[in-house]
Amino acid sequence: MRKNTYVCPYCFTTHSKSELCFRCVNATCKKKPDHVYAKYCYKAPELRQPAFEGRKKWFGKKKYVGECPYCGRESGQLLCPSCHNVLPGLERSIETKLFTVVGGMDAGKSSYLAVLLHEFKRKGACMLNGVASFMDDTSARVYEEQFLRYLYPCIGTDPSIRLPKTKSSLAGSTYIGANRPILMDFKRLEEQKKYTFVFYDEAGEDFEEETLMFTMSEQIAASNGIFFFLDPLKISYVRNRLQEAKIKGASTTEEQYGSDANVILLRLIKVLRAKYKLLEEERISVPVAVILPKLDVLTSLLSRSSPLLRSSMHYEEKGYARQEGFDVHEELCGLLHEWGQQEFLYHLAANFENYQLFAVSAFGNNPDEYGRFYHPKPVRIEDPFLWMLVQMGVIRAL
Ligand SMILES: Nc1nc2c(ncn2[C@@H]2O[C@H](COP(=O)(O)OP(=O)(O)OP(=O)(O)O)[C@@H](O)[C@H]2O)c(=O)[nH]1
Ligand SMILES: [Mg+2]
Ligand SMILES: [Zn+2]
Ligand SMILES: [Zn+2]
Repeated sequence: MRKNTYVCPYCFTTHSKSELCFRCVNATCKKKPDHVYAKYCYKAPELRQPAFEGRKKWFGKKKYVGECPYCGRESGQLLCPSCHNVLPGLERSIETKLFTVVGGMDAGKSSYLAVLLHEFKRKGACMLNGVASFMDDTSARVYEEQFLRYLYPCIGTDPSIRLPKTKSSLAGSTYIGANRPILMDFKRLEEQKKYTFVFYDEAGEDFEEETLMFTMSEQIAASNGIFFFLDPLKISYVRNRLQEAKIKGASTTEEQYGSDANVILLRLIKVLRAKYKLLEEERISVPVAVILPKLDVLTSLLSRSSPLLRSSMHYEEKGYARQEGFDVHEELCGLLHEWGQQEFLYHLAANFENYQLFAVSAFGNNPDEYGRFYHPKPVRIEDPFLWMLVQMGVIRAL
């Protein structure tokens, strides 16, 4: 990406920084219907504070401020000119990092993100000597509506409903933005720099078809990191060794359905290779954390000395502990071999420069067959996220 251009994390159009719009932040300014925003989210236009272009005032080169043509007040709220969503800051001291989850239906992607964000905000950021908060009200609302109210209903009661299946943003249309990303700011106390993390929770069904996945290629290619989900319940070796009740708790459908992870991995590789215009011998550089979710149902398949059974060392050491990561990676390589996933491992090694295997449990306990479970007590949920932060240069490995 050139220095003066900017990719919108909502609609993935590229703009030069001088094209960006502003929204007035004066509560008493005359509200107008926003047709551009309505088009992006397929809604009837709502009355909002006016969006405007031009009459920009630049404060040095650091801050972007525009003057509202209606009330004359200054505003620093930047909008994408194509979709009128509020953009993360563009100051040099702010860096945006995009995370996309990829994986088949029912793999556990939404549960993972839901618990990860909750835990990172509550505890993880603090362990890294920083603070994390939702970037804006919209992100906080999306998180609340899509995740929080299911997994963390209210203090004292246990969650009794599963997260709803993530709705496709693509099937039947070519429009991106039905599933709004969640934006979270992260700042470490001793650093000047601030980060805005953008999380995309995709619908598994969008990865079930090659054409749909190609529609998403702008977003996938713009991602700074990919969480790839390999659902152990779709591996027949594993499934055949688990009791029916366990399977029902850890998956929504009775029958095994959807493509296996290998097929989705090959589709992802195809999209990325086409987008980056790579030669056959070149490998893909974007970091990929391959995540085996639902670790709580797999314990009976592990040896007693497995590193997957001990608690994660990363937060204890206040960062990403490299050795711990290697131990888990090695163990998982061995298990995936044993479970007949050689082909998957082969494609990873042949196509990605930078990947690592992880195992997590978002809930730490298996829901019963009706989807009831105890409050999430996640296991190793931060491992892939911290590794990703190391790959992105946000934190250093220990
Ligand atoms: N035992 C157990 N089950 C889990 C865990 N995480 C998710 N599940 C179950 O896995 C199923 C799918 O979870 P979701 O998070 O909705 O999966 P998804 O990948 O977002 O699915 P789509 O939205 O359809 O793409 C649900 O039945 C969850 O209860 C976990 O940590 N442990
Ligand atoms: Mg989902
Ligand atoms: Zn946009
Ligand atoms: Zn105004």
